Amino acid sequence: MNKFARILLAVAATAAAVPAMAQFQKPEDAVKYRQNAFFVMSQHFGRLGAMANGKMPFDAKVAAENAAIVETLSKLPWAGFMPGTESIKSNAKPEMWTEKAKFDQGSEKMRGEVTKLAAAAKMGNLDALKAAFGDTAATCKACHDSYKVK
Ligand code: ASC
Repeated sequence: MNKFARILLAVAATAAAVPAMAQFQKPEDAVKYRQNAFFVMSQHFGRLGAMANGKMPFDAKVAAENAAIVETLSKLPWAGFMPGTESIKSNAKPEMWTEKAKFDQGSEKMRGEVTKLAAAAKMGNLDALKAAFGDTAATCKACHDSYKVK
């Protein structure tokens, strides 16, 4: 199989897997899922923040492990923002739904920064981690400011 065919197969397999993963028993489960995914992500992101801010000693191995977990988790919450969950009580502002395309762009930006954060954490360099942590946190904050009830 040539390289193009292999890439095409991989893309098709991913496209088939994602809708299957995005199934929830009920809309309430989708809301719980996205909230819990964000919560676990924030715990691991917070450990990186503690290192970046000197509240915890820098340990390259621990940083890399936490960043890898954040990278995986950063893919998860979005499926939970599915149609049918708009009216369920949550911290999502109505604008999150009326500006869904912008919201999606923000999530994409965050995932891009998280990928860089995971790469920086692997370098074992505290300054690189600090910079990538700051860039990532800014993408979290941008969406929270616009779309999350305080
Ligand atoms: C965190 C966390 C967030 C973001 C945000 C960045 O550690 O839990 O939600 O950073 O506070 O501004």
